[in-house]
Amino acid sequence: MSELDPLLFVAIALIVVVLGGGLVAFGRRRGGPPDAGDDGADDRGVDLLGRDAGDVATEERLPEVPDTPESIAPPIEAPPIEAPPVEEPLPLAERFRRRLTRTRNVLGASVADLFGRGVTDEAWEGLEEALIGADVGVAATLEIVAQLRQRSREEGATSAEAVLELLKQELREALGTFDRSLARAEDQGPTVWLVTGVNGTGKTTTIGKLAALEERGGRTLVLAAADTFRAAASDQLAIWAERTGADIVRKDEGADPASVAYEGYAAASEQSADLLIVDTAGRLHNKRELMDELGKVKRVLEKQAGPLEETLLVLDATTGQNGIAQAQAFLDAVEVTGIVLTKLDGSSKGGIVVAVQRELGLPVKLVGLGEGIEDLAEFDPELFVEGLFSEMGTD
Ligand SMILES: Nc1nc2c(ncn2[C@@H]2O[C@H](COP(=O)(O)OP(=O)(O)O)[C@@H](O)[C@H]2O)c(=O)[nH]1
Ligand SMILES: [Mg+2]
Repeated sequence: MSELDPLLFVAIALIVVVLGGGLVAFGRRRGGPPDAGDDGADDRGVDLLGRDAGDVATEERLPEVPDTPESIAPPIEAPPIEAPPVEEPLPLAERFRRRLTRTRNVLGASVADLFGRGVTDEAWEGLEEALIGADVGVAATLEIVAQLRQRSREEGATSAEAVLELLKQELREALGTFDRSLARAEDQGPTVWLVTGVNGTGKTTTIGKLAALEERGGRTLVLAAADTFRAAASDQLAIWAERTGADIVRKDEGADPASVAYEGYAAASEQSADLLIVDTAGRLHNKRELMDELGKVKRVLEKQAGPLEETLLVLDATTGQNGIAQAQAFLDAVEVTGIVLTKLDGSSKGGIVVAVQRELGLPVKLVGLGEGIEDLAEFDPELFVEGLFSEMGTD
């Protein structure tokens, strides 16, 4: 071995490293997917780091040049996307309590106030006003208070707490015992739930929440976007479908809602899905049109599926008695099987539940307690009444 050998070895090694690096970079540039930033600049010459002349000149701005990311450096591996922490849903009782804050301020506080100074005529009158103010409705209020007066005489209720206990009982009784479960097909075919109601009441959101509940229960679903009035309506449903993993059937804006419903059922049958939920539009400015459209959707579905398991009417609790008046148009158009009362968390006064059931003669099956995916609950009169008064410290 001569003395030059180590030097020669180092020189050869350097050449191999430099040439090798250049070839690797060049190879990566040529071999990259054509749509991943190939800007046709390959013929401008590539330096040993794989950068072309244009890239080098604009090195300061490189991070902002999105179309040649591969030519700058090996792609930086994005950190793995961590799923947001899944919050344990709160127990239903706690959710009723939390969401009904405003409602209970109206009713609970008045009872404590009114009867704090004794069970007097003024207190009863005050209670009537409070119940009417809480949207219980005049007829139901008069009935409830008359019953309550009689019971408190019979049972010798002399304190606000005692009256409150009786009031809770009266309200629970006024809410009645209904079968509030959502009906499902007994035999094979997909269960069909048709969802109706005035625009903005929360139909689409409710369907999204329901879809999430059903998916969690292990059922397969198809959603039909039969609100074809605006493209945004089916976009909104599509977002929920994506979030919940449900399939969606949708058509262009202006398409015949009945044909969307038809195809929805066909898709649900073909896939042997457990459930089809049909979203509809709720324009009210022309009652005739609304009735025709809803009636047709329902007829088409029934022709395929037989009687629908549920036709739900969605009402916005914050619209109070007006909402009940609007509901009538829907009751005339289709045979409704149950009410979904949304926005019970908002500025609504919980008494509307009593009024809705009494005046429409239909059970409130579900309540919306917020805008989130978890904010839908089966209506439970016990929890509801407790939630209304939970600040009173008697439970
Ligand atoms: N606070 C609250 N907002 C709700 C509830 N349900 C729906 N919303 C909101 O009400 C608005 C209208 O809902 P949407 O589902 O589009 O109504 P649709 O026109 O009947 O389909 C949206 O901003 C929803 O987030 C609820 O239970 N509570
Ligand atoms: Mg909608």
